[in-house]
Amino acid sequence: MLDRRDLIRRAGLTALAGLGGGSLAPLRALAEDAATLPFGNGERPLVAYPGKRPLLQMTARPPQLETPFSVFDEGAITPNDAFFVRYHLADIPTEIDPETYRVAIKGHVEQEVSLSLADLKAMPTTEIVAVNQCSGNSRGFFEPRMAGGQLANGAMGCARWTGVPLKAVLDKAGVKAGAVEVAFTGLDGPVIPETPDFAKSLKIDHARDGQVMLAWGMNGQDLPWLNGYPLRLVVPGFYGTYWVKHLESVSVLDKPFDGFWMQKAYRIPDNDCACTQPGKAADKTVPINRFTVRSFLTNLTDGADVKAGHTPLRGIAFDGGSGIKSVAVSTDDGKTWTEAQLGQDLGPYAFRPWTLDADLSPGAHAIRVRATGNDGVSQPIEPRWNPAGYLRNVVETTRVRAA
Ligand SMILES: Nc1nc2c(c(=O)[nH]1)N[C@H]1C(S)=C(S)[C@@H](COP(=O)(O)O)O[C@H]1N2
Ligand SMILES: [Mo]
Repeated sequence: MLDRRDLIRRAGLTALAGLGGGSLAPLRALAEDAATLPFGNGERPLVAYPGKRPLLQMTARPPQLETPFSVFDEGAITPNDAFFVRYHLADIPTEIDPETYRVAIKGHVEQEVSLSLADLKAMPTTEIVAVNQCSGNSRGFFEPRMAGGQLANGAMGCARWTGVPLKAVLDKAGVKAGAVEVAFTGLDGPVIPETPDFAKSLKIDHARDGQVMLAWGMNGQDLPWLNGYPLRLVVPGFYGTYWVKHLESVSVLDKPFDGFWMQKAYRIPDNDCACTQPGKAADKTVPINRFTVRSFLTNLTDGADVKAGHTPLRGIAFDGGSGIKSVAVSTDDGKTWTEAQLGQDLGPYAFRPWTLDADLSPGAHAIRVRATGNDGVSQPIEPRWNPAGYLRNVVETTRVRAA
C-alpha cells in the first residue's frame, strides 16, 4: 500500500485544489518546472496550487510558496494568484463553509460575540492598500547564513484589502477596562500536539487604531484559500507573522500573551539597529514589529546583459508606514546617485513604484537603489545581521553588463 506522501512523490504532485465553494481538495499540480534562487541550495520547483499560478515552492507540507521576482515588475499590486504563501503548521484547513463560518470575539469583554461573514459584511467596510511581507523575506541572502526558510525576495506582496476595522469588531463585544493585548488564532493546527498552535498578539492600542482590520477581500475578490480564506487579520506596516489567516478567535487579554510565537519566536535584538555581530546571539530581544524601509530594481536581473545607452530603470519601494519620500539610484556602485521619479501613490503602506531613465555606458554596472521614508530613515549600505535572518534592508545591488 502506498501512503498519501508516496503517491504525491510518485506522481510528482505537490498541490492541493478545488477552490470555490469553500473546500480545498487534492489535485494535480498544473506545472512541473523549476527555478534556481541565487544562493546555495536555491533550487525550487515551480508548483501551481489552487488559486495560484506556478510559484516557487519552498516546502510542500505546509505549503510555503514564494513569488517569482519578475512579478514585481508588473505593477504595485501583486495579483492574487501570484501572492506568496506562508504557513507554520501542516494541518491547514481544507474545508470551510462560508455560511456556518464564525469568528469568536472573547476574553476580557462585556459580552462574547460570534460573528458570521454576513455579520461582518453588514458593518461599515474599510479598504487599505498594504504590503504583507514575511519576517524571513530575503533570508537566503544573509551572510553568514542561518537556519530557517531560505527565501529570496519573493515573500512579500502588496494588495488592496477589504474588511472591517478590528476596532469596530472589538466595540461590538465591548472591551473591559484593564485590557492590555488582543490575541489571534487561525483554523490551522499542529499535526502533533507537542507543536505550539500558531497564535499572535497585538497591544490593545494597536488593535484599536482603526487600521488593523479583519479582511475578507483582496484586490476585489475573496481571499485566495492559501492567503487565509475566508477572513484574515491585516496589520498595515507590520510583518506578515501578525496577519493571522483563517481567523478563528480574537481574544482580549488583561495580561500580556505568553504564547510561543510571541515569547520565543519572531523576536529581534532589542537595540537601535536590531542587529548583532554576525554569528552572535542578542542579549535582549523584543517581538518583531514594523517593516524596515526597502527598495528594489525590478526590470533588470542580476547578471543581465543589456544594450548600452538609454536604459529605463524601474522598481518598487516601501517602508513600515511613513511612506516613501524618495528613491535614489546609482549605476556606478554607489559613487554617484540620481533621484528617481516616484509613481502612483496608493498610500503609505503600499509598494511605491519608481522609474529612472539611465544612460549605461559600455561595460559593467553595479546598479544600487536606496529609498528614504517620510520618517527620514534610509537603507544601510552595509548589511546588518541578526540570528533569525529578519529585517533585511541593505541597499540591493544588481550587476549588469552593457554592450
Ligand atoms: N493561520 C495562520 N496565519 C498565518 C500564518 C500561519 O502559519 N497560520 N503565518 C503567518 C506568517 S509568518 C506570514 S509571513 C503570513 C503570510 O501571509 P500569506 O500566506 O497570505 O502570504 O501569514 C501569517 N498568518
Ligand atoms: Mo512570516
